[in-house]
Order: sequence, then C-alpha cells, then structure tokens
Amino acid sequence: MNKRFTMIFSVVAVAIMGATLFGSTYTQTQITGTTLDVSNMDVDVMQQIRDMGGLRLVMPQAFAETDCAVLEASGRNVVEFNLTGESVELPYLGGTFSAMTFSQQVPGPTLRVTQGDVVKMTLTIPDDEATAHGNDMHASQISSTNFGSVNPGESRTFCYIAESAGVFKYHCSGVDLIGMDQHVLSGMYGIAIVDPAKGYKKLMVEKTSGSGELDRQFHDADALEFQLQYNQLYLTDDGMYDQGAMFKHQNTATVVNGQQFGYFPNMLHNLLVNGDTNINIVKVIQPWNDLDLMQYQSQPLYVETGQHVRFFVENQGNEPVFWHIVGEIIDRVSQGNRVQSAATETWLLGGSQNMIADVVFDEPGVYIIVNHDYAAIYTGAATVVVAGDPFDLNPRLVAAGIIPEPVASYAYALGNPSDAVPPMGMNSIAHPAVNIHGMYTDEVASELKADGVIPLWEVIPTLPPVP
Ligand SMILES: [Cu+2]
Repeated sequence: MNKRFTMIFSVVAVAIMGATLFGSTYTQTQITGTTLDVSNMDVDVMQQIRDMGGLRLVMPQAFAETDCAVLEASGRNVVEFNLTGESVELPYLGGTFSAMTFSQQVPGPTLRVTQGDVVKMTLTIPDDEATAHGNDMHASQISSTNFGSVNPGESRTFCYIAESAGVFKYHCSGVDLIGMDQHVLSGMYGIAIVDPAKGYKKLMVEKTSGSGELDRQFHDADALEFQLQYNQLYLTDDGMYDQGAMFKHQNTATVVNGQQFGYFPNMLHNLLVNGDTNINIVKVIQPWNDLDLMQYQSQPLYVETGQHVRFFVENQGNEPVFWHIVGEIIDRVSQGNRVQSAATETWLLGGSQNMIADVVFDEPGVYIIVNHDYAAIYTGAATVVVAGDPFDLNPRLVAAGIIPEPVASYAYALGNPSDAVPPMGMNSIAHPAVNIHGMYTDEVASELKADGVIPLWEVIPTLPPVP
C-alpha cells in the first residue's frame, strides 16, 4: 500500500467510523470534518449507543479481574473507600442546578493512600436514586467496564493495588458508560492521592545572592497541602445538563472544587481589612460574599511566607487548564512522582490530567491562581492565596482577642477551607484550623461541624469587633 493510498484509506475509515458511531448519513461534507455538528443532528446519539447495548460491547474484555479476598489476605495495607451515588440540587451563580454527586459533595471525597496499598472501593446507590451509577478510578489499572454500573438499592465493591504514585481522577462511568459525560460534568468526580512509597522529595528553589551567585534553598519534603480540581458546568436555563452546549464547548461556568470563584475574600475579610463588609479586598466580582451562604461563602487559602506549599491539581473537565499563579513562579511540577519542570510560569493540563505543584511564596501578599484562559478566569477559575500578613492585621487581631499572639498566616485565625484541604499524608503539615467550605449538602456540612470543623458563618458574629 503506497503512502498516498494509506492516507486516503485512513480518512475514509475515520469518516465511516464517525458515521457509524453517530448514526448519521454519510456525506461528502462529513469527510472534511468541518460541517459535522453533533449537537444539531436529528438523531439521538445516546439512544443509538444505548440500543447497541452501551459502549462495553465494542471495548476489549481483556482486563484483570480483581479478587478482594486475595488482596485483603496479601499482607498489604487495605484502605476502604466508601462512596454513595446521589443526585441533589446544589447552587451555582445563577441559581441551582441538578447535580450528581459522590456522597453529596462536589468533588467527591478525596482518597489518600500510599503506593502499594490495596484500595477497597464500595459504591452504594440509595433506593430512591433516579439512576444507576458507576465508578472508574484512574489509580487502578482495571477498566470501569469490569465494575459496570450499580443500580438503585444496590452496592458493589472492587479492590485494586494502588501501584503508581501521583494524583488520579476517579469519576462516574455512567450507566455502563451511557451518560458518562452528564454524570461527570454534573459533579461525579474526585481524586485519589497516592503518596510515593518513600515519601516526597525535598524541594530545591534556586535563588541568587546579593552578588549574583546561585544560592540554592532546600525545603523539607513536608508541606502544607491543598487540592484544586477544575471542571465546567454546561447548563440549560433551568439548571439541567445541556449536552448540546457540551458538544460545542460552550460552558455555563468554570468551577474549582465545584464552585465558581469559591476562594475569594468574603464578608469577614472585608470587615477585617476595610472595616466594611461591602468593600472588597480584590476589586472584582465576589459572588459568594455573604455569611448567609454558610458553607458556600467564598474563602481564600492562607499560607505562611517561606513555607513549602504543595498543590494537588486535577483537570476534571472538558477544557484545558493553563495553571498559573499571578505573582509567583511554580517552583516544581511533578506527575507520577517524576519531576516534569522547575521554575516554570505556567503548566498545561489537558482533560483528566494532573500535577503536583510545589510552591514557596517568598513575600507577604495576595496571589491569584488562575486557569490562564480568559474565558475560564472570568467564569470562575480564580483562586486567592494570601501569604503571611500582607494587611498588617496581627496587631488588630491580637487587640480584638481573636488570636493571643501574632500569627504567621491568617490560617491560624480563620482556618483554611475544608474542601481545599486533602486528607493528611506522610509528608503533610497539619493546617492550623479548617473551616467548613464547599459544594456540600447541608447534611454533609452538619457532619463536618459535628467532627469539629469550624462553621465560620456561626463563629464570626460572636467574635469581638476588630478596632
Ligand atoms: Cu453517575
């Protein structure tokens, strides 16, 4: 087969496969791929896939079976990870939307294990849930088609060894892969953090001394850790999933850990810094700026200057993430426990791609983590990090009796938002305090409160006024 013929054959093969998958009439215009608009086609793609028996029919079956009994008896550490699949209403900046969740929160609970552990995941679907759900854990090397979907009123468990270190997405796999886009983009996603068996590496940050020579600064592997997960919402006006908008990549909102602009200064910060709840620290939109919003109020991330900070980042969405910190250089980027870059300005994450970003904020100040795609920034992908005491609040906080002595970051006075704080690992520095924040149902927020996580919206009104 000569080269030219091979190319023509490939184009035709792709066109035929496309026409078969989407069930469309095969026409000359579709060969070019320029006029194919799935969202405007008069066939129901999902119905056709459903009629074929779901995508599992066309996927290979050569995947390893898992045997929990064998793995549990293997002597390895076994970590149980229990999830529910539940549809709930949750807020976004325009109303509420029909969310699908793991365990009534978006993102779902974060699993944290050590490389080599056995994960025993159980998915339970309540009786009154409207649809079946599945689970595909990218930390495993087992197809979600083996796990299949779990019907309402049922439970299913599978086990695997977390062989590779890194950050890994998990997500609903729909009903045998049907509707997977709807379930994931409506909220059914989360991450597993698999810590390296021998822990994280020391962080080296290159600086220069006054006379210009290199001055390498080393930071211990232990770090203050955050998780940030990026996604989009594609919604109709009444808050339902809009598949046509998804096919066109026209999202309604960009969310970080489930919220648009979830990590911004709120009423308390405005009061502390400006003496007025209505004056914003950052002169941009502050939609979640009200204590009445309870767990949905915006809440910045607090770190100390000179502190080793580690971000676990996952792109759960359908659009690229150009991860950038306004005012900082990313000191190190790792994927799968391998360093990918150091001293970089921006790191690109495609869909279902992750990184571990190590950063040391040298100077007190306000830094903004963005997806450096302007459409993403303006629709929600902006996260405020406050390092040190840039507003010189320590004397006022001490005078008001909110803290007994000056603190290295406002985390000691206000805590960090619970949804941005992953479970502790072997190289984690404990957060001084954690407050209830996130795309949680009220039921989940109540459970966090019972566990001792701070409900800021209740505590703030009881604090003595800041002079
Ligand atoms: Cu689902």
